[in-house]
Amino acid sequence: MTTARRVLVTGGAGFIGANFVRYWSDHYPDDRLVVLDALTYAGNLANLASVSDRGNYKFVHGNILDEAMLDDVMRQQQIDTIVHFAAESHVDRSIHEPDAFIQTNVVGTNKLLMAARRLWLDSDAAPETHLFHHVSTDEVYGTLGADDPPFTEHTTYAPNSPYAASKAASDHLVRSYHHTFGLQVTTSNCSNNYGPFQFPEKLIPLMIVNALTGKPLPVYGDGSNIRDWLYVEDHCRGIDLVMNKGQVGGTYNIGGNNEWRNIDIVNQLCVSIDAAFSRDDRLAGQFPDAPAASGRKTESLITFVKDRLGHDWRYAIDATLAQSELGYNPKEDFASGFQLTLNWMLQNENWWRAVMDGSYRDWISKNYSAGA
Ligand code: NAD
Ligand code: TDX
Repeated sequence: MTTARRVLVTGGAGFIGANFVRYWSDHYPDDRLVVLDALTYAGNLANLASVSDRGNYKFVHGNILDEAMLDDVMRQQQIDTIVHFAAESHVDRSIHEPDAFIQTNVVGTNKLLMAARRLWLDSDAAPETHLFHHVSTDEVYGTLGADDPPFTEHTTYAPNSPYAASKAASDHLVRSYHHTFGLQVTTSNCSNNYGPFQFPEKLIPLMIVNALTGKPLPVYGDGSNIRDWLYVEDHCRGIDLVMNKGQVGGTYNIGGNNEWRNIDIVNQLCVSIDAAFSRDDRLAGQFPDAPAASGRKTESLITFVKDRLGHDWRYAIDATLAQSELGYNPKEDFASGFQLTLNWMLQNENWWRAVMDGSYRDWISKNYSAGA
């Protein structure tokens, strides 16, 4: 793709979406960027502050379930590219309240596909070229045993949580719009991300916030579950490669080749926080409730708690296809990516304090009507 695109990013105020918007803005400054986000609990306009005064950028507060709004935005903004991040994304929430996952991840994805089809395939206003990129997860493949090979693009889908099942359904819908209607689509299935702006309900930011505020570090079960961790910017580069070089209709696994047991991640995080406090005396004043502020070890906060229902034991991605066909390779290893993330959390206390006390919602409720 060489000419400037008009890109709709759904879910762009969330963790990966916001990192992607910043990445895309840096790499493709001529492209028009339209972020569409319902600003659920996971959406935060502060995540987009660095791009908000960019020319050629627009934020739309809207829900992908709203067909009329989707048609208006697609037409008025002459969208030719969609990057679809919008989703309910937290497995624990899907266990307690699955319905929102079906609504947004399944019904919402279908609404977006229908809007794309209406403009791109069935109207006089169709752009010359178009692309719908769908952002999905490795969780659609289910769980692995210790000796199983990592997931490839040919691994049978076997989703185990309502979240994973809803993402699997959305993957199938995207595939079907290509096969049945000829919509130009690509899909990426990525492993666990971490990095700046991740909502502190997910393992790594939750553990960092709790360690800095002296709260327990809740490890589910015995902590032996394994995830394949990827720094968020590497995911964004992977999506870029899939969109620009991937086969239309194709799916690509993106991963970090970086498997860790949860308990090892938490232990590593404790050691890194202790080291940061010993390097920098000011941290003890900034975070007086952290054990490290009074010379105690952060690991003293580790608490084993009741396991997640249906907890998948191991995820691991085989990214050979993306490597060989697209030249994809992660740039950050876990040590460098984790240090970047910890430094960001130490330097952005205001961001996570506002998220934890809910005050990040005040601006939204003052400026936007409820329920959009
Ligand atoms: P997130 O929960 O941080 O952000 C989701 C965003 O979508 C929020 O801004 C939210 O307001 C918005 N949203 C939710 N429902 C919406 C709706 N109905 N209409 C419009 N906007 C809506 O999620 P994330 O971690 O950034 O994940 C983004 C995407 O990447 C998801 O599709 C997820 O399945 C996928 N993914 C995430 C990971 C990960 O480790 N976080 C890994 C692989 C794939
Ligand atoms: O407090 C915790 N304690 C704990 O032991 C939390 C929040 C998690 N865990 C465990 C559960 C998992 O084994 O840590 C692991 C990671 O948990 P999450 O951060 O909730 O991620 P996970 O369930 O693996 O799903 C994530 O990766 C794939 C994202 O949330 C999904 O959106 C993505 O698709």
